Amino acid sequence: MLGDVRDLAIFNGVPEFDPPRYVGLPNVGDRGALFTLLDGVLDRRWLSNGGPLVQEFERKVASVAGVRYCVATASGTVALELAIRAADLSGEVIVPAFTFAATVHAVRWMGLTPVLCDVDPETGNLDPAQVAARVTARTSGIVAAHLWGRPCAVTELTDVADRHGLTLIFDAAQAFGARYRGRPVGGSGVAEVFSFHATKLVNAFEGGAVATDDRGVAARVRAMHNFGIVGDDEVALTGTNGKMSEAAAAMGLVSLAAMPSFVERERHNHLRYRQVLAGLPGLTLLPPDPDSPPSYHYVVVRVDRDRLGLHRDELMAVLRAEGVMARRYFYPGCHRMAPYSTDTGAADDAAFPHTDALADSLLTLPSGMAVDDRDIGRIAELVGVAAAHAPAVAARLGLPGQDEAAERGQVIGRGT
Ligand code: T4K
Repeated sequence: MLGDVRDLAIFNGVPEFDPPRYVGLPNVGDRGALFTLLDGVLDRRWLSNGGPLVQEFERKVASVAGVRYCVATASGTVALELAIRAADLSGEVIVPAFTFAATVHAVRWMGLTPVLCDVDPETGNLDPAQVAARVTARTSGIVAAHLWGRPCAVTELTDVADRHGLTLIFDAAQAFGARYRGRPVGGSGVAEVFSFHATKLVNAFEGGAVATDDRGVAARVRAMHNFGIVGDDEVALTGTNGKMSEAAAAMGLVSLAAMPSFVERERHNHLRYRQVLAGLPGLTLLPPDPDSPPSYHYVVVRVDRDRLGLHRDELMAVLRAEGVMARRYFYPGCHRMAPYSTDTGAADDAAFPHTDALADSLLTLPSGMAVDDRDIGRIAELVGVAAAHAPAVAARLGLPGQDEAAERGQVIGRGT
């Protein structure tokens, strides 16, 4: 129990959490069920290439997402690449600057030109008006992300795409199980792409899926994820190996079966964080949109330095010293990452003000099975002690001020 600022680990106090609490600690379902499924895989000697567990996983994912077709893949990134290729995008593709790098990489990896676009300052998702302003004669599509599993402006983005004759793909890597205005995330645009990475709500160790109602896109993705093979000895398309294995599908099925309990736990954690953070000025939990409930998988807070007395990076340093392995997703914004800042000159300070502000102030806290009610209370207590002694904490950490750091183009705080 903390009594004094000197009890904080940054002042050599004993860290509050051992083992540390991680943001992405994997949800694990019924182990017995997993091992039974794996036994079946080994008994059948059918380990990959569209085995029965992958087929079942695809049916179940399609059902949760409310779509006709689903192709399971080796990762969410491969699923994005396949969707982009199957939808025949070309030239320029508009993407958010504020997202996990994979959204933008997938476009570039397919040989296309990602055109970064600033986001809405409140939601962190693509701003449709700014998307419209970036359309040129070379634009063929938009890849929009549902960040933190909070659905983006699907209707408005669809309007922009329709008006300009563009293909719309959604990076729903973080949004499996979320809903957009009464329907599941999955059936909008030409395709939506999920990730089933270890750190996601539902995981298949590694994995992903393309969800679509478009039969042609589904058929092309299916062929392309298996070397373009469409029949015995018949290769019809250029393809890759993006298949999900049976072992991954076993984990995915077990995880899917436990999904309601995972969602319940995440929702509970959100409420608990909301309660304990309510009394701390300067820390605001990003609220769910009541019309479009997310999966609650990520707990993201906005740190208002003026009100809390500490910059986000200072707070993160305090927490990480205590074993609270908070993350500053998605710092520093894709426009400031080497492949995009150097190639496009996109790091122009004035160009992405909302992405910069979000990348500078958001902090993702441990949630899911990594924390219980008591842990969340202890995390809030740590924040409270640090905020109450902000000048001493800041002096102890000695991090450069944000303005100063920005001027020098430095990354401040600990590595993520
Ligand atoms: N689009 C978006 C919007 C995405 O967020 C992602 C993935 C993708 C596309 C691509 O989907 P995939 O190709 O990955 O299927 C992690 C994940 O690797 C990545 O899947 C995820 N987004 C991203 C948001 O988070 P890192 O670089 O932060 O991973 P890492 O190794 O630092 O681990 C994250 C946290 O999880 C740490 O606190 C440690 C903890 N962890 C991680 C693993 C793997 C565990 O406790 N156990 C584990 O097994 O990217």
